Amino acid sequence: MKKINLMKKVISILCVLTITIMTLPVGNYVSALTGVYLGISAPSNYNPKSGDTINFTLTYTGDVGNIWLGTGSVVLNGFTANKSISGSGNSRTVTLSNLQGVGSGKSVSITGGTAISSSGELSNSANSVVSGTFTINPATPADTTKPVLVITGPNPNSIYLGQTVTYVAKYTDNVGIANNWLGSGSIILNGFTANKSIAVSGNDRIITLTNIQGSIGGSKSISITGGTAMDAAGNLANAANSSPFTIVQNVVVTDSIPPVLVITGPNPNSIYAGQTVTYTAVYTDDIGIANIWLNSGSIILNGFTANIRIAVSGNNRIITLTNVQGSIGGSKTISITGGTAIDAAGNLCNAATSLPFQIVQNTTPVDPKPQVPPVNRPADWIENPNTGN
Ligand SMILES: [Ca+2]
Ligand SMILES: [Ca+2]
Repeated sequence: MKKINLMKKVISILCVLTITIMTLPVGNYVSALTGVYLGISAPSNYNPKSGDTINFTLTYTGDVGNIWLGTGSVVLNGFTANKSISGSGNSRTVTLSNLQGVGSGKSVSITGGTAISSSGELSNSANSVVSGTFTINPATPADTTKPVLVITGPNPNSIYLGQTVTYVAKYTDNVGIANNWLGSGSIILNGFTANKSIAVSGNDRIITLTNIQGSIGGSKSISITGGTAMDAAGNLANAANSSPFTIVQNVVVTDSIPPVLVITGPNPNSIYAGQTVTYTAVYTDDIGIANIWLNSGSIILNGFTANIRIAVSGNNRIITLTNVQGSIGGSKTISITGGTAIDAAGNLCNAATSLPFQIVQNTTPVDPKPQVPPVNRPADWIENPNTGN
């Protein structure tokens, strides 16, 4: 009996072992006809970067009764992320966003028991399911390269005093210029003064310097202070200095000054009626007289009448008034209208009025001496009562 009982026990143990071996899991799946089982896909990206998102697909097979997978069943091995679960039927998608934790060998585990079969068996109840591994790489390195400012120009590099020079401030960046706030206060003029204006052309700034004033010579340049532009990472542009330009002449040769007319005389300033007075119209100009067209029509006699003759002497015009007639007294003058001379730039001269002369006697007094022409005098000679000659 003891032997028979022993045999029964041995057979019973062998039977249990056989059933146990037949029901053991193979890999992540269990080869059996009943129960519910879970599989997990490969990661959607084996090499994500910090901050990236990856996902896994979970598939339930077998006699799937209920699935109650929650984020609490999604275990992150060696990293952190935001978890979410979507999907329907026997499939679920686990999405992991904002991955953090640089390194290799990262994986996801799904705890056992996230589903139950219609007969009440839990999924993968003996073991959790673990994904394949992936690596979280560092995020794209931050931009630490500053925007680069270069000043091109000058254009032109040689000017007269009072003229204009332009420079171009060129801004570049390895990623991109985010802000440019170049203002005239950031532009320093080295060795001269000027009016500044700034025009925008993409990332360039065109700097126009007008009415440049300074000593004759070279080494005139501009400087732009640091920090006039910024990239998206907050890096500021460098300071920069330009190439120099030269001022080659003290004044710009442009003539805006009109010729000047002055009337000198009278000579004499006191006469008898019928006698002669001369004036001289003197024309001058800062650059030079181009033309003088004074004629008797431009000469106005104020308070008397006379015959007018005009003689040329360089830029002077000698105006001879003969047989002057008018009331006894002073305040006899001549006026010359404006515009009787012009310079090369087209500037016309001023009008002018002479100093006065006076007529002191109504007629030339009769010379008590006989009117005999002295020797060497012409036949129509008349003695000057003032001088006796
Ligand atoms: Ca940059
Ligand atoms: Ca002039």
